[in-house]
Amino acid sequence: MRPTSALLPLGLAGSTYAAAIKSTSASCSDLWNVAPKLLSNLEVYVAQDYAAGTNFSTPYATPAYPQAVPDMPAFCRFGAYIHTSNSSKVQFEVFLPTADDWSGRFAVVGNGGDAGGVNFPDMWAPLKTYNMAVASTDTGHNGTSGDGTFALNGPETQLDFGYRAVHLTTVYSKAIVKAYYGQAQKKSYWLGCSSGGKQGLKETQMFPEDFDGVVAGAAAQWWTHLNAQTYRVNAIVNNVNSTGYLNTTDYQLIGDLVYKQCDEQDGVKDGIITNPSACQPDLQQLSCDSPGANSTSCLNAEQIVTMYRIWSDYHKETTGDFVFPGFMHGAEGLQGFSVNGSPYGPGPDFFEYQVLNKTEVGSFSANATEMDRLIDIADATDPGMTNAINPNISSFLKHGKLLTYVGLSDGLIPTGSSIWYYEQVRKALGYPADLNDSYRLFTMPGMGHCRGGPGAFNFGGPGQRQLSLGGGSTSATFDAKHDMVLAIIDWVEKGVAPDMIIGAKYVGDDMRNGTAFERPHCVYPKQATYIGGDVNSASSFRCENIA
Ligand SMILES: [Ca+2]
Repeated sequence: MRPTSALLPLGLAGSTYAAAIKSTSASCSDLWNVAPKLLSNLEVYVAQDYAAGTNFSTPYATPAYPQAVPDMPAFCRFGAYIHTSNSSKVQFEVFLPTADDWSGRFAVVGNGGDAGGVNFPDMWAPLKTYNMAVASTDTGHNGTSGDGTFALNGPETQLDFGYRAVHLTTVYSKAIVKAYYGQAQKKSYWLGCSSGGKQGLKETQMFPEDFDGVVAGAAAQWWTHLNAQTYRVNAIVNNVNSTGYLNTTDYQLIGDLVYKQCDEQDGVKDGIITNPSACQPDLQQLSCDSPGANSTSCLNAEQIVTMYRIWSDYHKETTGDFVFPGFMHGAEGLQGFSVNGSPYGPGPDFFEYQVLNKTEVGSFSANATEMDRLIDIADATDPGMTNAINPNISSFLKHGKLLTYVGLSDGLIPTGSSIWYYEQVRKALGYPADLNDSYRLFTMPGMGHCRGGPGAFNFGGPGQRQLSLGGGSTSATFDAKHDMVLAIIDWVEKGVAPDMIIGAKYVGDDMRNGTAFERPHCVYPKQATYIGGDVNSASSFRCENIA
């Protein structure tokens, strides 16, 4: 348990402080009546205390996040809608630890894909592990992460998804925090990955005062181009009807060869490719035309071309302009590699309902030339203001800390997207020598999209799960060297910047089985370099600039 008074000014510690809280704070049920007086366009639906040990579930959960959440601490639950226009509303909830448990910190957790739903499962760790008051929003609609039909005929709902739901949830939740505890939070944190990473970056760009610390993983920030990449790489490059189509078995074959050729380039044969850019796979020996080819497990010439195109950057067919990075070498051989010929919903749905503005449910289809045209429209109109690519985040960086991270084997959003944004910021701010003081990108070898993969992907990132559920993403050691949330807290509150985050790989990816190995994750462009000793120990690696 963290010390609960760590953030209190010394003069306010003890009984005087407790009395001060009591005189101005509201009980949980009081919030029913108090909140609407503080906040406009608010429709409260719950303000209720829960006992410690609750297995939390609610009819207000949507199909995006339907899971019950076990092992809750005692908390006050506040839930409401914000009516954002005549045709739209945003659901949000705030979970508030008891005044005795509260660390004085406030967090908002992000969503995934197109998900419309309060992310109850991800609210657990901030509340239970870090003693934070924590909020989440449905982003303005009810739907699963792969369903973009929410945008159909809904310009206001698109704006909610693009930025408004998160911002208003943050502002409203802070008012609830203040009403409940009788004082404002001392520091505010954003914790999100994927769409949650995009949401965090959008906040730094549009509302730099909302947060003091932002953790943004595998960010889907380049929404217009990412959706084009998702569609193009599946429907055009790896088209199921083409002779060059690659299925899961083909990827396994390719992945095995890639790892055979590149795993040991980093000095350790461990199923992790530390520097995928240095890996230049040669697929010719998989060709059915090569001497000694295995006729039951070989690739035709078109299939080999498909794989190289998936690895390559996406350039416009008509102009050659850069659109999006390709996938990293090594991602294709891992579970979760998404290029199966069936584009993840947010890609095609974005173009169908937000770029083409189709008014009925349909099936998006376009060739490469048409995609060029649609990308231009998407960039010009930025539907829902969803893009989160403004590189001028100096207002945020003046006071806040931005910690981003990405798996080098991300199989859903090509890793280079996170690097691209980091470089855009550097360029826009004039390559400041002190950028590292407030913005760091960690690149994590062998990690897939937000988590998973052969790498050491457990480091206290967003989306931590209870031990009874395997403890996924939970750090092996609860300190700022191993735990990303503690790292951002130290950075924001003590000015101690993280030079590395030590991640753990659990045996069978279950924390209860113990740790298989630990690895440092380094600040881009540094990378963990083996210096000798036990390969399972983080101390056998050092963060160094790679060639
Ligand atoms: Ca290796």
